[in-house]
Amino acid sequence: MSDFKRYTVTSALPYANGPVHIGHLAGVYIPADIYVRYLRGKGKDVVFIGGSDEHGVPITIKARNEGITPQDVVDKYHGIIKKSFGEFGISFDVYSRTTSETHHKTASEFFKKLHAEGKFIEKTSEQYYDEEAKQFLADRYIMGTCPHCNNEEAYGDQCEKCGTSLSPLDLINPKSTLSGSKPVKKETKHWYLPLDKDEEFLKQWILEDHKEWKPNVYGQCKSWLDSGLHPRAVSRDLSWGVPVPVEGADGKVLYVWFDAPIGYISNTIEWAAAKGKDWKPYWQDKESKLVHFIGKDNIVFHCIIFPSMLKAHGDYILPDNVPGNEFLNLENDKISTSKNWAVWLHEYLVDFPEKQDVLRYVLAANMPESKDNDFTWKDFQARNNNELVAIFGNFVNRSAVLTQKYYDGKVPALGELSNYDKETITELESIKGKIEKSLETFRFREALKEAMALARLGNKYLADTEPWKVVKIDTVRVETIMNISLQITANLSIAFEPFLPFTTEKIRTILNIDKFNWEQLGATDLLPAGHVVAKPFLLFDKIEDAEIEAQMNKLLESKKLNEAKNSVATPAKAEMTFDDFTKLDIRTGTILEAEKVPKTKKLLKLLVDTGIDKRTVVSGIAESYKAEDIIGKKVSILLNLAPRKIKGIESQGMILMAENHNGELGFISNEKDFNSGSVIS
Ligand code: B3M
Ligand code: ZN
Repeated sequence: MSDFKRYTVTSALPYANGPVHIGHLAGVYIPADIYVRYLRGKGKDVVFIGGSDEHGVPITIKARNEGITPQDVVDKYHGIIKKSFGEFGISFDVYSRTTSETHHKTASEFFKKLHAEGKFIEKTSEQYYDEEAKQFLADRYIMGTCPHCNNEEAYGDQCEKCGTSLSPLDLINPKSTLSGSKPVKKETKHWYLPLDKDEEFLKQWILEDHKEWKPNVYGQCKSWLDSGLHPRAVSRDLSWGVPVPVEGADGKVLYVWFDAPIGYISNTIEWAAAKGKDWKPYWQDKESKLVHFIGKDNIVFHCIIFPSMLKAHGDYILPDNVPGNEFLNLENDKISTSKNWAVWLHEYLVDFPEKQDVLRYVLAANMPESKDNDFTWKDFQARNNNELVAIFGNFVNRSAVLTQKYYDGKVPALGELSNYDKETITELESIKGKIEKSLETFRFREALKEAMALARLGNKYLADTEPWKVVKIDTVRVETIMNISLQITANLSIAFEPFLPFTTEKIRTILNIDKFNWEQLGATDLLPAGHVVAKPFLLFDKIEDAEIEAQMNKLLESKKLNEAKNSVATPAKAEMTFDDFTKLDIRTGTILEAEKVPKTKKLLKLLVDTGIDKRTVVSGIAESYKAEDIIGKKVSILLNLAPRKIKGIESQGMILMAENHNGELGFISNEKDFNSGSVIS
């Protein structure tokens, strides 16, 4: 390990607008915690920074929906999140929040310095303004009709129906969600960070100088850099956030992604003040190693934007590594807060009290390091029962129980070593190097496997040497076997300290020892002969099928509830006259050709025989039908709809579809299979 004088380790600041779930833990906080516990074990000077991200539009929306203030929202969730992290042993040196005074001051000063040194571009642009609410509208506060799929409830940043990302100015019939009124375009000034000017620097720094970054992180950076960087606004017209600290910026705050990463610095300042330390070396000394643990959706902010901010400021070091993880799924489905498809940390501990380490183990073993990964309750049960209970727990328990039984709890002396003993000890000695190598390259699953190899080694050693049989014929030999077993047990308390801190604490209680440091891992003299160990108790218990079924049922309930929510009948539309209806020219048609519209998820371009002509229709059905499967299909088509351009293609008419509550689409076809052009009325 290239040696650094000190380590500054950060983990993404979760938005304080909801509790945390297993996805957060597996993606960010467990890897970060494993890493810092390892560094501390090695006696390194390390600070582990956490905190809540308490600004941003989603928090203001949640507050509006619940009729409370944004401060109420963040107060509530900051408390819940902080408690969960504490309960799972995430060993932050500080867990603060971006609404703190220190943070507001730090972020303001950061902005002011860049502003004073002319590091920003000031630009005026037109944005939507709500004249009733008297404020500019964040993208999410504007809804309207999607120009691509006609969804009337598209947001200003994205249409959730067809998945296209939008700008508010794209929406047809935009409406403010604050007042319901039609917003007007109004000029507004913002400050931009000219990322484009750092393009060459970033290319060199990441693509050339940091080829060792994880492939998923490196790859995302490369694709951003290859497609070219543009100036990025660092302020917003909003009242919730850190006010832009310059003249003439009333009603403007720093963009949440400008202030949040500065939160790492603010929280370090708070920590240092409380400890009577100087915070600066942790952020400004070249001999400090800065590491950001994050999820994949945060890569660009930590690898491109924040480094560009730090460089513009000039006093700071840049991250040495940004080990970003992919996402964890749950039972083969994306974890979703709004669908309650998640395992919430605070609920887990109610159902599995004191089993923090079981979850830590399973999440570390399934960590989505290089690709998305899946958590299943069956795997959770299997890993607990077959690995933690049957191997790790079984070995420690046997060693401790036999020591009580044969020696009244006193560690026996080591005698002459057999070849098998020597092989076992060589194996024991090799584990430290293997775990270190994996941890230092952020391969946590592999590191955990190596640690588990030590438990397997011990378990196999006892099973092979069978002291319970040998005791009848050669008691001296048994002393050696038990000594070695106890030394391996003591080594487990070191090897697992980064991964399962609650368990290693229990091992120390059983062995009646204090904490060892990491460098002692591999030693065979951790427990001197004659040392008295305590009465054993089980490290892990079996998890029964019924407990797993209960969890599956809980998830099933969420699924049902969601389906019920989605299946609520669409409200009836207003009455119309018969004349209105007869205006519609609907006919049977036949699909002649179909192809996917490039760069869209949902759109197919169809050529339809309408009986009177052949025309092109763009239809949002690609998630329900494959192009090649629908050639020759009889459909119903509305002919006299004014042509519209969709993704640059003129669509002449509309195919009628039925849609179920899952958003699945089906053609409306004529039972008697009439020729194209038959009139539908
Ligand atoms: N709050 C996004 C997230 O929770 C954001 C991270 C900030 S890290 C400075 O995914
Ligand atoms: Zn759309």
